[in-house]
Amino acid sequence: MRLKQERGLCERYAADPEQADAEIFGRRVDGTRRGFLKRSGLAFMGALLGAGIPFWRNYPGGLIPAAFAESDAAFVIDGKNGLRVLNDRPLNAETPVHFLDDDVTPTSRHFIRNNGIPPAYADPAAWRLTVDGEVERALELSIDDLRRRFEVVKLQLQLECGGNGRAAFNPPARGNQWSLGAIGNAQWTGVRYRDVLQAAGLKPTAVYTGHYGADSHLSGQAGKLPLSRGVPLHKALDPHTLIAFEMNGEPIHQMNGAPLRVVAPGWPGSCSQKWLTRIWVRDQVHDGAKMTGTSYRVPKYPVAPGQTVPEEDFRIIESMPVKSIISSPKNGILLPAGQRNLTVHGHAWAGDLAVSAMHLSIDFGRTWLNARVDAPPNKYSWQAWSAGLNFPLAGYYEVWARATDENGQMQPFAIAWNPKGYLNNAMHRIAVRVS
Ligand SMILES: Nc1nc2c(c(=O)[nH]1)N[C@H]1C(S)=C(S)[C@@H](COP(=O)(O)O)O[C@H]1N2
Ligand SMILES: [Mo]
Repeated sequence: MRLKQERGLCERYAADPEQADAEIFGRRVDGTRRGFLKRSGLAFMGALLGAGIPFWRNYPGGLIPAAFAESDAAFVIDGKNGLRVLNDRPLNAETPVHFLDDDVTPTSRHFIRNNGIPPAYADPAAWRLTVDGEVERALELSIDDLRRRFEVVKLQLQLECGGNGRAAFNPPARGNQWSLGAIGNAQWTGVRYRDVLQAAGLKPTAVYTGHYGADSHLSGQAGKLPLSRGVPLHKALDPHTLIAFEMNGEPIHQMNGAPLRVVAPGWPGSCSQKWLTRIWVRDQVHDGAKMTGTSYRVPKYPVAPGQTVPEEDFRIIESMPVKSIISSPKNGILLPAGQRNLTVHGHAWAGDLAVSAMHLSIDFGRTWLNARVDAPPNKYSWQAWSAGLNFPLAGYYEVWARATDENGQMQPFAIAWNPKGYLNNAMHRIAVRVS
């Protein structure tokens, strides 16, 4: 079910490895050298294809050769470290959950979700953002204009893909099979989206925004966009919604939207347009690519797994639900003989809301203990939590982690199944064996 009709990695590398590498991965952040696949990786791919893959015509498009997993010449994305690559075209990579232990997610550990082909590296000095539509005066702004005209703010902001957790859907849902790692909490520097809208002057007819980026559609068809989503005006006016030009104090990584992007925290990541070129202020709900149909939408009512739902019964996803991860220890840990105590920690977040409590169970949900939950450094940052556990006997345990938001909503045991595989906020569980 992950098979894609697109031209596969092997096929394209067989034809022209350098060209394939450039097509798939674009330019390096510094813009000088092509290719995100490290030299050794390229050589490895060459050797692999040199040895010959008799059945390469059957090779599914989005799949990374399994041999890479066994090799040091692994599939490496420049500037990213240890991410699990789900697809090569478009490039999608998630962070193994035990690499999400930092309070501020390093750029090297921040997931990548592309719907299309990223633009080639562009000179940030030449970048322009257009703001038009239902405004008193259309604006054309350079990144320098943004820095000079508006207050520059730094915020730690959670960004989670609406499809994070889709891999656990049964029946499966089509799309990237994210496990838990399509979430990050980087520090973003930029200006408030609100301030830019106010400089343009909103007309009374303004109700929604439409975002445009410089990436191109997989089909290569001119004028066809991979993604153009937006947010209702109240979200654009939230002081935590940014037009960002730095990620963790540096220019944004090419794969995370350099040199300019929206960060609309707490909402599906797709609201946070990368490679931002235009904000079109609309007098209606934006109807760009992946705003309509069933994209980034869920049924308005609970449905049974596998149920067919008419399109008019879907609603646009806004704030993401409460969720948490156990980032340490790693799933499957074995405590040495004599050790009965274990500190566990992780992060929790809840869309537009704060996390008010975090509970852990080591007896499959019969009893729960309270974990410590830190206040966020700013609204819309995820929150660190930690707890000390004690295991009474040797044997197999699971640690279950459950966050509660400030409205009293908790993470469920099971997935609230929906046709497109969104919003899986089921509790994270890890296995612990005690010797
Ligand atoms: N221009 C553009 N912006 C985009 C996307 C895209 O494909 N093109 N993907 C969106 C989706 S679905 C997500 S989850 C986030 C992911 O941001 P990241 O790649 O920086 O983690 O970017 C969003 N912004
Ligand atoms: Mo996403």
